[in-house]
Amino acid sequence: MKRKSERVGEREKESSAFPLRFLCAFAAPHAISIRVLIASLFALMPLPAFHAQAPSGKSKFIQCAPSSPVVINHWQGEYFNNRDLSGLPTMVRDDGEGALDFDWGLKSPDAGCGVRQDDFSVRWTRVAPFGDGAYRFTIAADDGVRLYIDGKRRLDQWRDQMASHTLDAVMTAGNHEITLEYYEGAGSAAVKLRWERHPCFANVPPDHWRGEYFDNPNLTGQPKMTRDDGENALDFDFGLKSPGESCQIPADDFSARWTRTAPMAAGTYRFTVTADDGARLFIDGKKQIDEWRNQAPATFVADVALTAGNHRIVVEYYDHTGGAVAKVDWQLIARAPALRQRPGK
Ligand SMILES: [Ca+2]
Ligand SMILES: [Ca+2]
Repeated sequence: MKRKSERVGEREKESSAFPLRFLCAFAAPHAISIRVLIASLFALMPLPAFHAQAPSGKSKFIQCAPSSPVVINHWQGEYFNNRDLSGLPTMVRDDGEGALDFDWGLKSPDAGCGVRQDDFSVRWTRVAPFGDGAYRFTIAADDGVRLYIDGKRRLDQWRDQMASHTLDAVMTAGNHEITLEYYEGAGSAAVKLRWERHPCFANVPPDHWRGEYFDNPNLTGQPKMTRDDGENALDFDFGLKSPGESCQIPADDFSARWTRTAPMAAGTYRFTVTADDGARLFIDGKKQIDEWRNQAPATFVADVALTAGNHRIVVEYYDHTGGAVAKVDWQLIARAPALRQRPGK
């Protein structure tokens, strides 16, 4: 009995160090050692008495906890015997660093640690690395869930349900704190959380074609899809299909804007654009081709003199109905004359 109450006391104190984990989250190399230090200090302090669980479901002690603080890039799962994450958790455990994926059915997450099979709640917290750009978070829940990114509530579905939700979020490169709160009311219990690069919004390097696709023929509003269309000539024949059905781009009456920079030698270039239906070409902000109308595939050219260096190329395009074709290429047709050296210089 003494041994158990010792362990319990240690963990209760350890839990009061958890907020520091968040403060230290972005000083990752130091955070773990600080948490270990705090946990060790608390372990030396006098131990509280052994309490039973209150009828309200608010625990007076942590029945099960890991032997050392959960590392910040793992899910720290705090399990409460009530629906609102109140009081001390009954169980704290390391739920790993992968996607959260629990399906407890009618059972408790851990009956041995005294977690209920109904009327319990869980808070998972971890720090995770992200790249620059859009991500899609996918959550399945039975019952309620809330998702926080860096302490800010981004999704709130705190109700009895069996449902799945998605949240699209633009992330900056670096570490971010992700917190999922969850409760189980009655019946079956399940919760899942994963995220991945947003399937409709790619990060595109500036020397590749950044293809922005719109669900209307006028390039209006925000694009529904942004993708990396490579660094070669554009050569699209979409036929009767959508360029991105899963990103809500229609097969007809859609538009696209391709943007890139390209390094050029000095000279005159012939730009060739083939379109069904309309297209415009801009070089360094200046309109060189403007054939914005419904038409069968037609080819247009523009000869443009360019200085040596990077140039910005933008192609705008729309398809009305029927087939859809967009092709863009260029070739050097005349080198700029080399500068002659003056005699005596
Ligand atoms: Ca349920
Ligand atoms: Ca067409």
